[in-house]
Amino acid sequence: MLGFCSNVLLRASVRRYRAVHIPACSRASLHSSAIVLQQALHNVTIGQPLHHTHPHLIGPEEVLSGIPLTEVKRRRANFLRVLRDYAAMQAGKQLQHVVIIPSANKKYMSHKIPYVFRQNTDFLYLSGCQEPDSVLVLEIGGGDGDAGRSTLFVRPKDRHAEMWDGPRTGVQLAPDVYGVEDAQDVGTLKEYLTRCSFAHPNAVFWYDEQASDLANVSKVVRDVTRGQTRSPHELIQRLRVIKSDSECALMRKTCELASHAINRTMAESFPGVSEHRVFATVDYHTRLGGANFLAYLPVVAGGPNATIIHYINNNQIVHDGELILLDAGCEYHGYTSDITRTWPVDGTFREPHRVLYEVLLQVQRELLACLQCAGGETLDQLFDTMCTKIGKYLQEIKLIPAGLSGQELSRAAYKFCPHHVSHYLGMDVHDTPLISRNMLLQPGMVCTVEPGIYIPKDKTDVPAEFRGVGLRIEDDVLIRPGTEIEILSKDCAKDLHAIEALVGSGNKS
Ligand SMILES: [Mn+2]
Repeated sequence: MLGFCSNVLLRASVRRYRAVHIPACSRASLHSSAIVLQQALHNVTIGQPLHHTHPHLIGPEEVLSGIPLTEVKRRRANFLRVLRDYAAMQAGKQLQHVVIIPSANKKYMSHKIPYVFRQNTDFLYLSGCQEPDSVLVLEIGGGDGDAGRSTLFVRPKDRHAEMWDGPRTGVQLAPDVYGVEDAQDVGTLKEYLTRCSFAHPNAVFWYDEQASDLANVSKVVRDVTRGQTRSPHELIQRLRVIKSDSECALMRKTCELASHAINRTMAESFPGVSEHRVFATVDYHTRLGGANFLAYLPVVAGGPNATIIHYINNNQIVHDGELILLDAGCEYHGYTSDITRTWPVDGTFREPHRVLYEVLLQVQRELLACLQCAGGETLDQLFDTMCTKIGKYLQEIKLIPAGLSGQELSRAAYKFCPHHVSHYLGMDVHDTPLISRNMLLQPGMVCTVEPGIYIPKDKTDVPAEFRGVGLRIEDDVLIRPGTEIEILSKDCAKDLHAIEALVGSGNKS
């Protein structure tokens, strides 16, 4: 609030401010160029946190939290190498390649009310830039000696816009901040691409209009290339699917945060709790731990709601004697976790929940062990294995007829778990979806392992006490060299007794 201030008081306070905040050399008009430069650098605020403005978030050599600038430069170099190899295989001759990767734009909930901004993943991966309405252009010629060139098109500095929406990096500072060869005003993109197409009439342009939020950029690219473009996403995802050491550290952290938040949420649940409150509890604890936000709308499903696989209404009460299924993960500086746990809201597994949980946990543990098989495994093989195992165990408890075997048994099991057992995980929750799940797992890949058993209320071919029950157990796993795996969500309680001990324990004091 603005208060009353007499002129005398105001003059005194202006004098005090000048004495404290304006250096003596400036007051005496003696500033050398070195001092001006130092002040300029110190005062610089750009479109995202830097080490000197946010030392608690960004390390000295980093462009994003946990990611050194050298790593982002290496990603661009690797991408251009992959592109050149691919192009050499496809075209058989040496051409100029121009890859255009748009950022995300700001999206609005209603008039001038923005949603949380989330950068386009491929753009962020290759540029390190967190600003909207920007474009990265990567170019490479056919020659072996050509290392390629990267140009970042950014929004120009604009005093008025920056007063409302916060600072922009601007054209002048972008090359130093993002380590690109050049930066230009995004308004000059058309001119730039037109020059490119004249200089290299046979150039191959890479752009994915369907995956782009920037309609104006799509129009520019269409005009210049007459719609003759290829999508670069699969080539980028081939790199993204293998995580570097810095990325593994971020994955470890995001999974640790979500694991602890879910443990707290189990500890703070009680009969009669609302799904909404469970949502709020997991959201609160992930943010409190340092996560930016939840990675997706969580599934918080009490009782029979858990048989709806993508249940996100999260507006019911969970009653004594019911299970609760929570599928939640968070985003920590661009990296996501994705964990599911199912627990009895009152802290005691009763029959038949107990037997179903034991079956599912056994299947999930055996699937984790499969990832350690020598010779590797693919996610699709893991899915087949899940169907076989669920089939076999459900036969043991007589939910599937004893006579079935082979394909018939798998098909019967698939009715109890009609989703895949795994997806890749990383910067996106369903990460690198263009990478086949038929590919052998390799060190540096991260995937989920998430078998479930869902028995709708109207499934009349099973005994009545099993109906209206849904369970899933999901962990996040990093594939390590050799036959090792690292369960990134290992801190999240999963053992039946550990869960029983934990549930409600946070409400006692
Ligand atoms: Mn998942």
